[in-house]
Amino acid sequence: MRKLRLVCNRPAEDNHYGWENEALPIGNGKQGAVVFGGVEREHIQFNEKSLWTGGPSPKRPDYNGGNRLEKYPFLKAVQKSLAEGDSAAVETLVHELEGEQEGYGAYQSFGDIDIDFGSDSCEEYQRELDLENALVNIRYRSGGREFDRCYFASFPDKVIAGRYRVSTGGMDCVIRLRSAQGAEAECFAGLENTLCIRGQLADNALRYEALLCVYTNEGSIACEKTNLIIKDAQEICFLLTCGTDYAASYPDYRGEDPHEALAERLRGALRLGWDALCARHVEDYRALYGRLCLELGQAQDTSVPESTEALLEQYCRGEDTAAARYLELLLFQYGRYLSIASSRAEAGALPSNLQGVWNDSNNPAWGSDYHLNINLQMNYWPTTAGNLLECCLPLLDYVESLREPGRITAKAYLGIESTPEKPQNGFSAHTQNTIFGWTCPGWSFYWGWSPAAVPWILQNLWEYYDFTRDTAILRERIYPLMKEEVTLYEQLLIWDARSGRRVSSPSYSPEHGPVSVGNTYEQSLIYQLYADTIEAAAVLGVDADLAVQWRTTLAALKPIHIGTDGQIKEWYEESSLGSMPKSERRHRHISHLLGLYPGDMISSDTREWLEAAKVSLLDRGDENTGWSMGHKINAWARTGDGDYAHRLMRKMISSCILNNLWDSHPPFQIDGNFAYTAGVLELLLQSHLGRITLLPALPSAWPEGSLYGALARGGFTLSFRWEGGRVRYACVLAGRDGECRLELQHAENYSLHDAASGEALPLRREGDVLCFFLAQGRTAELWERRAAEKTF
Ligand code: FUC
Repeated sequence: MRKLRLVCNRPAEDNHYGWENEALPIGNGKQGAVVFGGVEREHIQFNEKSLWTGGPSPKRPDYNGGNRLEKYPFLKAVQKSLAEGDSAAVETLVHELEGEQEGYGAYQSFGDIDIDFGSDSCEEYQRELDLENALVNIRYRSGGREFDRCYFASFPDKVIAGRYRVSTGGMDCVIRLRSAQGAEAECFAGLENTLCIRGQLADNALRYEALLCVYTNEGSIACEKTNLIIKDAQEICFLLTCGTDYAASYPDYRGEDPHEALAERLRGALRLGWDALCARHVEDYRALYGRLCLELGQAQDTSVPESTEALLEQYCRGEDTAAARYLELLLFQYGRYLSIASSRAEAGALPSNLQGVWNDSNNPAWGSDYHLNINLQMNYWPTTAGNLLECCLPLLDYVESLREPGRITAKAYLGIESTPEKPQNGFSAHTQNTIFGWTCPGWSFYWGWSPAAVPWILQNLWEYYDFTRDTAILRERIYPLMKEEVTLYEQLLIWDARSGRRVSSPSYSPEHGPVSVGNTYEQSLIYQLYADTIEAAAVLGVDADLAVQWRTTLAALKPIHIGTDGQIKEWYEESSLGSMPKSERRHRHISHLLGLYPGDMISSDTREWLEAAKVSLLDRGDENTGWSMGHKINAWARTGDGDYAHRLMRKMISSCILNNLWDSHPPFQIDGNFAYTAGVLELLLQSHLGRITLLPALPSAWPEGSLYGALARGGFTLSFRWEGGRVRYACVLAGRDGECRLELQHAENYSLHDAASGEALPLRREGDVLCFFLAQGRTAELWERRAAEKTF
């Protein structure tokens, strides 16, 4: 199998354009860096996830997550005006339901490493990101000598490491460490050949520190003021570590000064040395990445160009060649790589933000924050089926951390108060969040109001359970969050006599159209929350009495309505497509279709709704921002139309994917990468309808291939191979005892065996669904009768 790697034949331009389009990212969850690869001057820009302005600060003694208190009466007033149809009053009153702006802050750049080698002569330059080992390698020749560089970000040892080698003779260079926050670098007394930057952010006094240690074999190193000067070394290694005194603890969000821990970490990494560090890194990474392998037939062809830029150029010309398959595959696994690099489970972990962990600006777009009206949810779509469940855990930590500040927001804007008697009476958060418990609505109602953001992010957590079937984590961590949110909605939903529904009011569909009552976005997400929570209670055998009441509410939500053009209505008041004021037919959000994806309300089991969803999708059109196209790939996959989804993939790759394969909104926004990866999986394997469907929407451009190690709901791991669009062989590993319901075309043509004993397994067939029991740890093999050959 051809190695999956991003390849560039020149260094990235040493500016913001190069950072965004050409530099290659590495990361270990908390820390991230991009490598420019300049020959004369190497540049590495780096980040740490908790380096944020905003939040509590000596400057803001009254910081409270942006909430304006006592706004609840205005919610009631808006509800009354909506009921009376007084839109002028609604327009005025909704501004009372906005939050503050001061104290929001932004994710920051940490700093840069510059390495001056003094010579730019070079031939046969190649810079690659090896996805299989999470290494950036650079090679070139100069003056008859061979040079190589290697970089990685280690999760086990929490350092970013780089190594420079030359085949013969020595190298001279000067290494500088620059703070993006104004601190001066200095030689660090506690460790040899180490530069340090440390300081406090002017905005919020957050302490930060980075340590950069260098060692060589042969030659000399001197630390002079802010530089490390290296002479005549054949091999140079650096280790960088950085951190802050941030802690995810409400309300101060401060912990220990990072200094001791960073120095200790660096000493530990130095003791290990390059070879051990690198081996530990590769082992750790491969244990996650290597679980899932996708092959798409022709992608193995040797005619595929090496350079990623050339691949993209061919792709944009519309050539449907082996190179196209290779690029589609590369981008798929890149999404998994980026998940591992930007979201690792550990104490104090934060989830991946709008740019994952990478950011070269102190004023990035949208603060590079946590957006909850689609973006953060999207970041975690590929982690379930993509067999990276551990990478979901920072999201769980984060949602838990929204609870306490979110109760202030619930009280301030919704009038729902948690008290010592009712300590978990409901938390609320809206479109945008920070690491400092910023849960208030945005500072404009028209993008900032989105209480259904919480039900939506809880869907991700329910999915985590549904894929793992880990009832312990459901009981202890996920269900309490879901129950608290249902408790909130039990108090928040009001009866709308006009439509005969329980509704959320006001509701606003991201980020267009009118303020109304019970729009499809809100109602669908609340519906899904109730449906999932009722199921969770049943799984855990708890709250049966409450579930009776929840079922009554569920039945009264009635989220989906079909309009006169046969579309799913986005607003209850909508008649034909485009009939609503302030609505945009080509809007990037497809919020009324969340029941199709990522939800499961609209499916082939509800045909009429599914047909209506296609009308709505067609009306919205294809071309849009990166993440919007990524969302639509998944939505079309859910309709079963693999060719439509594949055409969208083509459009997305051709218009939104940069040379380093980052997705562009524009600017760079990582959610599109994750949506793309989720979309590829959704074309090949679905499991949201109580059965596992193999090849539910296979594009005709992918007639043959194999998927090894993908996950399905129910705790099953699936591997299968297809040819001529038909499954030839499949195997299912059960993570838990349970019934497996496996759907594939012409199910009658397949036989099923226990993989270990070879014995036929008892099987019931319901149309194209094969039903069989599988004990934990057992594997069932499925053969197409005509092709009894095994290739895994
Ligand atoms: C949502 C989108 C925008 C952008 C922002 C970060 O609000 O509507 O397009 O992606 O998030």
